[in-house]
Order: sequence, then C-alpha cells, then structure tokens
Amino acid sequence: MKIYESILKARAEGRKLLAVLIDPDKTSSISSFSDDLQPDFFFVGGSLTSMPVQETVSFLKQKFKSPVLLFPGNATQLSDKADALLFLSLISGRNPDFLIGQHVLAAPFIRHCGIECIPTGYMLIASDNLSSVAYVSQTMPIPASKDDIAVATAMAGELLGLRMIYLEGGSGTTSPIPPHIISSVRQHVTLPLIVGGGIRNEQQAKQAFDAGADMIVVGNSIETDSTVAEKLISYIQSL
Ligand code: 1GP
Repeated sequence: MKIYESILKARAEGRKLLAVLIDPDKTSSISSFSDDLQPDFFFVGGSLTSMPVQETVSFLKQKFKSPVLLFPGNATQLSDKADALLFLSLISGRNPDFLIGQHVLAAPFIRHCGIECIPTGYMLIASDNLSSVAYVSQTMPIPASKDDIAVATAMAGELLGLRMIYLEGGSGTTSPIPPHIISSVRQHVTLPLIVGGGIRNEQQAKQAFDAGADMIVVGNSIETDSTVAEKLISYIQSL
C-alpha cells in the first residue's frame, strides 16, 4: 500500500498517527533507541542541515521497521532510499523559492527515482519565537490569533490540489499550535491534517488530536528523551 493511502486508511479507521522527526545532524541521539521502536513514520529533514540526508535514511531503514518520509528543507535534502517524500509548498509564505523554486530543482530527481510524492501545504503558525524555518525561508508565519487566515490558506491549498496540510508551530517552540487554529482548519478542509512543533507529552498530543489533527510530529523532545516516543506510541495505541 502506498504511504498516502495508508494515511487515508488510518483516518477512515479513526486511528491517529505519530511521526518522529529526525534531524540529519542529530542522528546520534537515536542510535541508542530500541530497534523495537515503531512510530507510524520517521520524517527526515530540517531547515539547515550539514549531514547528508541519504545517510540518515539508510540508517533508519536498517535499524527500524517504520516507513521513512523525506521532510526536506530544500532540494538538497533528497534520497532515493526513502519510502515517500512530502513535497512541501510553503503556502503560508510569499517566497516563490519555497512555493515552486525548490520544487523545480527537485522534480527531475523525484521523477528519476520514482519515489512516492505527496504534495503537502506547509503552513507556519506564529509561536513564541521566530522559528528557524520562518527565518531561513524569509517568510512571515500566520498569526496564531488569525483563524480566518489559517482557514483561507488551507482552503486555497486544498483547492490547488494539495493532498495534506501540515500546521507547523516551529521546531522546539514552547507553545504548540493552539487547538482553536487546528479545529478551525479541520472544520473547513477535508485533507489529512498534520500538526507539529513543541509537542512533548500525551496531554499536548491529546489536545492536537481532539482539535482534529490526524498526525502529530515530534522532534526535539525525542532527541533529548527517548522515552517520549515510547510514551506517545503507547498513548496513541490506547486511543
Ligand atoms: C518541526 O514540527 C516539527 O518541523 C517538530 O517540532 O521539534 O518541536 O517537536 P519539534
């Protein structure tokens, strides 16, 4: 089954999903993880990376059973070894390079290696600090109080034919995306909804899921505490 189909199937069955985000520069933090750790997906990528994504993907494929999805910060973060690619359009911003430019650079490689490509509307929601992705992309996040702008942006993404919406609060933020933004988008868009940024525990996961997230993405907190992933997996299985 293709990855996107598996996401739709989980949603149809009411099953919530967990993706563990691995920064290619921080793979040492996961080498100690048990081989039995099985989140629904690993995401690989980052705003600014120095290590080749290919090495991280190969490492994850060897050690774990979970599918590995590319979550690229730019067109250099590609690998033919991954199971799928989130082809991210930064639709909250107005920087053409992250709306189409990097995609043009990546397209020949994607077509050549035949990797499953999932067009995804990537939306930055403002949090406590300016996020790396906002700075690197030189784009302005949507204010967290402006539900109507978030809704209109997600609706535009759906109308453009994107297949998923990813609400990004910013890696390492202390204030995850407020539930009201998630539920507002959920009410107006039928696409699978991914939520990430600052999620550290079951209570924050519950808030995101209750508001309408189909999948949460957790990165930083897992790098510093390997038990976070195990606890979140157990929590999701208990739902
Ligand atoms: C960042 O949404 C992801 O792109 C995950 O964020 O590292 O804060 O978990 P954290």
